[in-house]
Amino acid sequence: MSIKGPTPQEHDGSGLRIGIVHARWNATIIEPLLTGAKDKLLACGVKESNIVVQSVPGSWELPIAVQRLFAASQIQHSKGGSESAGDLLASSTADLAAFSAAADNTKASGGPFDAIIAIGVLIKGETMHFEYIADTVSHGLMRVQLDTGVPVIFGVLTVLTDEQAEARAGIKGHNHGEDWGLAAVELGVKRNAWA
Ligand code: DLZ
Repeated sequence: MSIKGPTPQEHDGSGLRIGIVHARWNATIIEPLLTGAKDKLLACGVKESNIVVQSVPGSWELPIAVQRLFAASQIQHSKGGSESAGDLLASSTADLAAFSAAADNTKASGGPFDAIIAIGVLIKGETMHFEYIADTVSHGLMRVQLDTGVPVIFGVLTVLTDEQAEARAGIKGHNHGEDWGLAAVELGVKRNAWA
């Protein structure tokens, strides 16, 4: 039987700082994906205080949120902040105002993010909305990662039914959030080695 997904590699995430931005649409699917991603980050040695979670209303908002979160982390770093990134930890209900507030908080920095995971769940409805958002958000996230040079892990499910979403969120099948956590650590480590 073939196993879907990459052949595993092991990477030490203990020196990494990882951002996660998730949409709040389809929250029952988002939550296990977020948990799966965080669990793998922690399993790879990423410190809880170096995992920063922010949320936005829907997947459409993911590219701008990822871009601003990364920019805020760079600004903090250049201001010479040295304390735990845990100060930046916002609850998953925080709104975008937290991004600019974070940029002004010189206490809240452990350096720029080494990778950012963007998590969203798009479920096809009766209109063309799904196609427009899925296509645009995919391109937007790719653009952010190439423009900034920070790996952006594509954690956006684009599915036709609720059942397909559940099968990818660990509710009925494999939790893809775990793959995203592993990808963030691998790309964070490799990106720093390639720098
Ligand atoms: C409007 C909308 C719809 C219909 N469906 C989804 C969805 O399945 N998943 C998702 O993440 N967001 C959805 N949204 C919200 C948009 O992404 C966006 O938040 C709004 O259009 C406001 O810009």
